[in-house]
Amino acid sequence: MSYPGVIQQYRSLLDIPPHTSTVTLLEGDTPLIPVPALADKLGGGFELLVKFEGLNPTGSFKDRGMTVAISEAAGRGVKTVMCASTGNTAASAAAYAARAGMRCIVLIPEGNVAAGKLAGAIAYGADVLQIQGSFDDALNLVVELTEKHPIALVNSLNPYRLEGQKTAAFEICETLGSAPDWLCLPVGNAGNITAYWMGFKQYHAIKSTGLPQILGVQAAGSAPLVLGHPVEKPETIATAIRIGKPARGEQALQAAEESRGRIIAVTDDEILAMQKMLASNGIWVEPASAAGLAGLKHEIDSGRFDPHGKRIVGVCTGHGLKDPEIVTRGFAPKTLPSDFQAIESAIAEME
Ligand code: AN7
Repeated sequence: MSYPGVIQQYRSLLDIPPHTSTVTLLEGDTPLIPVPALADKLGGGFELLVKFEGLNPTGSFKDRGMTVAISEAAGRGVKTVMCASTGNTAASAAAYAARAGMRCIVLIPEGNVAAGKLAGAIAYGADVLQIQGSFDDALNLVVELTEKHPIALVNSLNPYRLEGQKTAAFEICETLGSAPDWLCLPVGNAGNITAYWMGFKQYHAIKSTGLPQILGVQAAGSAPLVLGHPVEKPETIATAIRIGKPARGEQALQAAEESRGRIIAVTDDEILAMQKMLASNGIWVEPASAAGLAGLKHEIDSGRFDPHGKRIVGVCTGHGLKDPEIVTRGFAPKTLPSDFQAIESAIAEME
């Protein structure tokens, strides 16, 4: 039988109500790609794999949770859903709502949503509103609006989002036969780290697959969980994780502590450097998605982490196509006449 999407694949392991009426784009089942050359670049002596979540139907991990949130809402006749978003949640909600025949309203922070995400939300037919404020302001507004109106909230405050997102942990355990030693991932609103930890614990309870230590990574300009207090004006080029007050911050800290892992911050330069390193391994991810592995490199380089003999998984949460401007800004291809000789010498010059 062909792969049916995360709900049908894992239904017995998901805490979802009987009224759930499946709306799927066959999300999940993403590849776990070995990157031995990258492991060598980070010092070698360990196994490194990338869970490439950018290969989900709308280009990010959000689809795993969105299929469940929308399916639950569809099953109780919801007509309209709403989310605040730094972009990926918006595109995902828009796609699944469209498939379910629902209206989708998204609230985004003005000027800080990458082109591919905004385009997705528009293409899938969402009503897009941008606010003169941050993601955190947008989320507060969505919580208030969905309490007052018959609109379902589909941010990761919605517990069904986490039910879907935890399936990535199941997949990793199945592919490897056990949990990895370490899992590295970016942290924004902290839904994903919370969901992974739930998933690993649940799978271990059933199949004794062991538990990973978790390295959660924030951007230095948006690192409330590292600083220990909310960040009023979060900043980072990794706009996906430009979040100053994570809704599931407490649970993220708990996941890090319980797993004997930690949450750290990396600079935008470290994020962009890792984005390039991944691309040189054929894996192009958006900046935020490189943060997890940038964090791994940071810890290895600073001597705080000995990877020797370990099996490490880096979660790359969104596709590079989401944010093309990050790589094309400042780049103007050399323009030449359509002439053999001109091209030949230009090629020689570029070598
Ligand atoms: C590529 O879309 O918050 O810690 O509104 O898009 O679960 O929030 C996106 C988050 C990591 C962080 N990588 O995950 C949104 C949004 C990418 C992301 C995160 C996001 P969480």
